[in-house]
Amino acid sequence: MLIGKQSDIRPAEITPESVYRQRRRFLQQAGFATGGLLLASGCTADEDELELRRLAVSRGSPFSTDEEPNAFEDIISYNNFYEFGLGKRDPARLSGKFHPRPWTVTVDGEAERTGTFDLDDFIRGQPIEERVYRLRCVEAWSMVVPWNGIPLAALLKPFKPTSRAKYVAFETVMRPEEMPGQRRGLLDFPYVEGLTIAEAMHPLTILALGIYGVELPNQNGAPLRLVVPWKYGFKSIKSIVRISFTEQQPPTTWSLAAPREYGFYANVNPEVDHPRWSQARERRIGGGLFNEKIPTRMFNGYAEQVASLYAGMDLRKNF
Ligand SMILES: Nc1nc2c(c(=O)[nH]1)N[C@H]1C(S)=C(S)[C@@H](COP(=O)(O)O)O[C@H]1N2
Ligand SMILES: [Mo]
Repeated sequence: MLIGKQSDIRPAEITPESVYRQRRRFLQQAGFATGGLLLASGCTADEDELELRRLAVSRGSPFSTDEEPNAFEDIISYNNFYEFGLGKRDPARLSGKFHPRPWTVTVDGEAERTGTFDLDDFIRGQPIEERVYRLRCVEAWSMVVPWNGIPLAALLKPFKPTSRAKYVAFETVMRPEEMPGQRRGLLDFPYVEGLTIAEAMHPLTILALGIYGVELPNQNGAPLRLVVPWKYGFKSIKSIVRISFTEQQPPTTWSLAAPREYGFYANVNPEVDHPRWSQARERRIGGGLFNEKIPTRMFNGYAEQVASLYAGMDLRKNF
């Protein structure tokens, strides 16, 4: 499973062309550790522009897939983020007024240390890694995303969860003034999600701060979102403001909205169909002329790493 030294693996980078084509401007940030690409920072400003600072991504990861990542444009223009609307293009179109800074994260519940922290303090001292992961939406489309983030376990362990901490609950920010989908009540907001403590502490689970070496665009869940690559995309909750250690299984937005269709576990499983469609295959976004569906893999291709978490569990019942 592990191949190569971490230091041998260099993070992916966006091409200057893709930035230029979108007329978007990226701000240089001193201290970008991997060197390499320098983007022009003097482009003409226009209302279409998106200012994204570079992140100091210090290393790649043996957990990354070597599949071709989706283009930056795909990843930031085909989104699910109901706080901004139902359409795939709504999050990119309607998130311009969202302000991901300043940002605080509250950690509470069953832990020795709790409190509210500025995001910079919350992540201080933790190296940002690149993780190129498959993302499989329950709607049967998928992408490959070069995330930049920090293993969730590394961020949570200093809080010393107690023996009663069986689950970790997550909550998205509530800002109806900045999020038109919240004003329209498209779901029961704030969006909430949860993992078992073992899932939260699994080395594949990360909190992402960026993609392709720049900080997350609003539509992708700025400034901080969960990424759990073996689960359907809706588990990867965006724009997180609260992380709680709980004894009871926490409520999750989609299982509350449609309990027959979406469960707590939501592990990618080609053998357990959604009540309204097959989960056996998926459409890879940006996948060429005929864009035929490709087979979906058990646990989204991460079975070797995560299947043991569910040993003896009925995956049909615990969908
Ligand atoms: N707060 C919040 N998080 C969310 C969602 C959402 O609507 N609100 N959508 C989820 C779904 S269904 C998917 S597939 C992924 C999509 O992530 P992406 O837009 O970065 O590809 O985000 C997930 N996280
Ligand atoms: Mo999704």
